[in-house]
Amino acid sequence: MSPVIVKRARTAKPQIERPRLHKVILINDDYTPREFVVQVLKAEFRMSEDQATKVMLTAHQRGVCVVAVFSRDIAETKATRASDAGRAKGYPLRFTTEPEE
Ligand code: NFA
Repeated sequence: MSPVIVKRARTAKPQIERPRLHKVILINDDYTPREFVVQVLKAEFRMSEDQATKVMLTAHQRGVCVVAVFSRDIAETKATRASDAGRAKGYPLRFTTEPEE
């Protein structure tokens, strides 16, 4: 039986780009209680009390704080869920997303 010869393609490898990660950003406001922000961060982003308190305080002092990075889909879902948790209580708490450079 004659051997099958498999030729390697000589074309250049297509350069596959990794999908960009997206940041979830916590935005400060004047109305949402600090303790509630901490609760949401713990529940939605699985943070410890300590981590959540640091993120909350950074947003409180600087206006915004990056909470975490995820694939775009997960980032958007978490930002929406966390913002909805605030709205359900009548708070203006807001999380947004933004692609990493
Ligand atoms: N600035 C809010 C307050 O003083 C707390 C807060 C922190 C709200 C971070 C939203 C984001 N009660």
